[in-house]
Amino acid sequence: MPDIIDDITSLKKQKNATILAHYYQDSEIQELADFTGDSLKLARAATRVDTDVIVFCGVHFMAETAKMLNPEKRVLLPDLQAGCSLAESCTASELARYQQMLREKGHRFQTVTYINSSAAVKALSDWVVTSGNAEEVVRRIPPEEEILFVPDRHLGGYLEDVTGRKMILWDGACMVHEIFSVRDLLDMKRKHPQARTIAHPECPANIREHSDFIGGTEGMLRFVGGFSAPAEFIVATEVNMLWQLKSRYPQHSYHPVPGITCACNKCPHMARNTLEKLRDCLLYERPEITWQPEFERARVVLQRSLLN
Ligand code: CIZ
Repeated sequence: MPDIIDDITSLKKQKNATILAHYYQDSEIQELADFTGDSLKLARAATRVDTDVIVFCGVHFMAETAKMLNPEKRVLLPDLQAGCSLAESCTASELARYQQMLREKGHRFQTVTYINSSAAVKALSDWVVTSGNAEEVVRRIPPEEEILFVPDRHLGGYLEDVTGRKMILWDGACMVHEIFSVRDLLDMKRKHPQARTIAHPECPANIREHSDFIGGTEGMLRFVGGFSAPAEFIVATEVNMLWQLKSRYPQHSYHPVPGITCACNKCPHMARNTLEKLRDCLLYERPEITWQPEFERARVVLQRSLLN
């Protein structure tokens, strides 16, 4: 293990690269990264990087976002197959057909798209949001306009709850957040009666309704950071987030909510990035995210939504 870490550290210098890692990456990758964050924080960090190369340890749509915001940089992703069940649930051709159908029926709407989507879908959108800024963007849309929210029906449902705004919801879901076991969560709450439950808004309503705090990963860090005395937290999000929570706030204890069929809920796409693939991608400078025609329009939407 130490050899590969030394290799990555020296290749990073040699190739003038910055490593960005999402909180859902394995701990050894987060430990090595120059910046860790959610997709909003990483997208913003990517625009301030002064190296020629960005290695994005996350999933494909995140690396694409970094490239769109930094066309002049080389953006590498350790495994090009690191996808996202949400992004796959809404293709650009399906979305274009649905928007057309709504327009023909006389709907006047804006399309608000969760960042977990392809560049081609972002290019068909009015706004791109993350779990960190979705509520603010939805609140800014004039009430006379309808909102088509894609692709996460659970995040959409959560936004309807907090803003009181009814939206047209796409029928997508995150394979990690959708399968938390409510029965296990209730058992854990009985076993740890003092613990506060924190859940990601990608979780279904039956998990959210038993939670004390609902927020994206940055929101969770802020919430937990507000407790100085040792406390207990039951956490319903991708299990690698617990490493980030423990390293920032080691005085607390954390219990991951199991999935319906697994003891802890890990994103199989994020897990495709390994230390070996990170080393090889620095060494061979590939796989690389290359500029695609749809990036042009998606970039305008991203800049308007995330950087202002
Ligand atoms: O916005 C992100 O990075 C995702 C997908 C989840 C979160 O809350 O960090």
